[in-house]
Amino acid sequence: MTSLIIIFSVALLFVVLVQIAKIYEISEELKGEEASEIASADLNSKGLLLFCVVLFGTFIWGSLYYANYMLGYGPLEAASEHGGKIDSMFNITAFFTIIVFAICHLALFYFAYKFRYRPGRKAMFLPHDDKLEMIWTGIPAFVMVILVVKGLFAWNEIMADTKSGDEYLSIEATAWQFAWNLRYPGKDGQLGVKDFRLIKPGSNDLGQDWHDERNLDDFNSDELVLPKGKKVRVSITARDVLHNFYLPHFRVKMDAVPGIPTYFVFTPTKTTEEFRQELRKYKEYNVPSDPNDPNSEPKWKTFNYELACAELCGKGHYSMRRLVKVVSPEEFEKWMASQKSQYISAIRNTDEDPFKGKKLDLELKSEAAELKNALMKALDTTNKNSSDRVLNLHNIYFETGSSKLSSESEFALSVLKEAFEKYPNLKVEIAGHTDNVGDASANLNLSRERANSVRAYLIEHSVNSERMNTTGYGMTKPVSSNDTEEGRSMNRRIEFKILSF
Ligand SMILES: [Cu+2]
Repeated sequence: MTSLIIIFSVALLFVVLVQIAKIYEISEELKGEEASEIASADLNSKGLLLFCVVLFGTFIWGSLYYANYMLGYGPLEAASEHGGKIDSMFNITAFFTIIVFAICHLALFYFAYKFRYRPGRKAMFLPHDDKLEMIWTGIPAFVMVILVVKGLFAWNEIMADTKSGDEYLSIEATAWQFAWNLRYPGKDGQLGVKDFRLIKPGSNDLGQDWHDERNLDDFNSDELVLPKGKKVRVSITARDVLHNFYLPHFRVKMDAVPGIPTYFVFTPTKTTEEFRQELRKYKEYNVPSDPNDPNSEPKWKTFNYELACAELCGKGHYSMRRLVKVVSPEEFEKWMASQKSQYISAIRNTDEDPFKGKKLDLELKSEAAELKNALMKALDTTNKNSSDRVLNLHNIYFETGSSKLSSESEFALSVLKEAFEKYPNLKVEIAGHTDNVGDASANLNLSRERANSVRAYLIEHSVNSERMNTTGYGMTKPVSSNDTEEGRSMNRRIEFKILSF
């Protein structure tokens, strides 16, 4: 209904305009043709002059009024190392084009006024002029060459890929309708391989190949978190249509093309907090962030860098916005350490896990780190809690039914060795325990032998034998129920009791 009324109104307006024009024509005929042409030329040429004033007035006013909202000006200076170069190139280009724009338009409107119709005045016919041709071909060509050559140098510098031996953080951004997957390499610093045939929505959006151990610690993040001052290489790709990885504040923009990985290397130079403090100095950013709530936080405080898809990729295009956080390298390390890998959270010990039931180096290392923490706590003289002095070494493993240490124990044993080196007076008792499967006296023997194995290992690694007593308790001191496999595995253990240090 509304659109029908609009169409009807437009049609009516058109009829009215035609009628007015007709009346005007008839009245002009009455006045005489010559006089009417002069009047019309006057009116038009003065109108064009006015238009010229309004055009330049709004151009200058707009540029000044919005200066602090425009990238590259006021507080919105680039937050990356290369960004300043792009901004200066933009400014140089703008400088030359604005000169040409101003000269052309001032001349255009002025000439329209100066040479407006007058009776008896005739235009001069100028078929060709070599000098003029030289000037208006030569000058633009010269300026273009400067801009293009400067641009090429900047392009080669900005788009240079990382070289071997460079230290950088590798991130992968994969786009699809309508989301980003931001993958970080985890502790090993390397992204694992992927294959589109392995894609499983939800558990494996990228098609990571879990046989590749580099994949096991890769994690995904909803936000793009970056360390200040560290080189970042983002490899960019898409799963369906063309998208674009755009970080406006860092002057980073690159197409995400299905099937052809692209990349961008850049170094963030300002943390989010530092950027906010810059904004704070400008009145434009001291207004309430929510225009409907005068008590809301000021705009500078709620500012966040953002990642946008800069390609109109479909209906939900707008929802591809992601927050970007730049933090100090220390905060970044902390954040990295707190992330859980996709493999651990969705794949580990499921049917898709090629390492199902096996211990991973990654897990052994983190268990060893836990053991180290517990050990340090026990050896802390301010810690009066004597129960902390007995450590459960559940991460020392033996071959089934035997006292032979399995290679997986290496990580935990080296933690013990380190403790003996660090605390020269450390004396301990090593005790073996088993579950209740099998014969009690056999279990007692096994527990003793296992404790002795640990001692033998440490002696072999230059720990004095007098610093360690061993004993075995067999199945007499369970810490958990022997009715479940999980409980039994907790009962099979070595304990490390600190006697003195
Ligand atoms: Cu997109």
